[in-house]
Amino acid sequence: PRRVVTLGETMALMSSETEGPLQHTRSLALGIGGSESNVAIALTRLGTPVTWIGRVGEDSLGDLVLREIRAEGVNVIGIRDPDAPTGMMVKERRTSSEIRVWYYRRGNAGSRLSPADLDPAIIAGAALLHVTGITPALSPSAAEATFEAIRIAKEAGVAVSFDLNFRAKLWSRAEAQQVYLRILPEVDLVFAGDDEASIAVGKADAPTTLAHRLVDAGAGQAIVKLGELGAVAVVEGVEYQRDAIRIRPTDTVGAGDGFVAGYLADYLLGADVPTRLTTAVSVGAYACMVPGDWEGMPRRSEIAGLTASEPVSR
Ligand code: KDG
Repeated sequence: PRRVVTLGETMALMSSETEGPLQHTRSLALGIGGSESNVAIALTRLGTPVTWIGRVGEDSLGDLVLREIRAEGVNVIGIRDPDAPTGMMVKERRTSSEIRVWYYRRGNAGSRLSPADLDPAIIAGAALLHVTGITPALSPSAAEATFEAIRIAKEAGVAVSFDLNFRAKLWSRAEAQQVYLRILPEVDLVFAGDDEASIAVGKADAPTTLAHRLVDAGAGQAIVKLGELGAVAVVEGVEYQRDAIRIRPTDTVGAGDGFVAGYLADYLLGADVPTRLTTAVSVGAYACMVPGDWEGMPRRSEIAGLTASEPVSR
């Protein structure tokens, strides 16, 4: 399969392994997280080669970020920034059912991504470029890098995939909407949660209405993620619906990234839309059943096991 290129910020991620307020949490586990590298890792495990582009500091946490993504077999273009530290994110397990995410990233290396960090030949040679709405929320230069990557891809006839990925701690809904409406006409595929879609195209009762509106706003095809309710898609004017796989979630952060990777992997293989959606909800389910944003992403051979009733495989 041909290569996917993605770009974004990946942070050091400190997460509590026990439940309760952070003020009573005595130790945090150190790892990494970033939506686009989560997608990159999931795609790689599904057999799709990926290049990830991002900026980290010249610090030990930057070493950690680059090492972890590389260790997953992703081709990493990691720019080291001597003037800013690697960003951080803390995950608080407030209760067994509520996770809170705190960012320590503004002005840090990942946010300083700029158009000059992009190698046009790498993007132009890809099968698909995947970007998210997190990157344009980070800084003006990161927004420009996103727009420039899309421009290069479009000019070279490379498919573009966009996950709205709204992060309320990074910008307002009004700011996000402006950028979403600028990007939507440029993309072949758009992924959005139902609330994210309503930021872009207004609230609607039916998720399929949101998907149609995303297409009307210029996207080639639209996939609306509904969490435990599954997903809907509008592709070439046809509506599709897919139920979620019933699981008991332990950590839903990263599920949307797994969903996107599952859909894209099968899209690139030329699979039909129902097959893509089945893979998408399966990978999303796997991501939910393991603590950590990306650690639980499955290999292709594991996906079939999800619906098997036997809990032990030997
Ligand atoms: O989609 C999961 C991501 O949100 C998480 O891994 C961290 O990229 C991240 C962010 O900005 O929240």
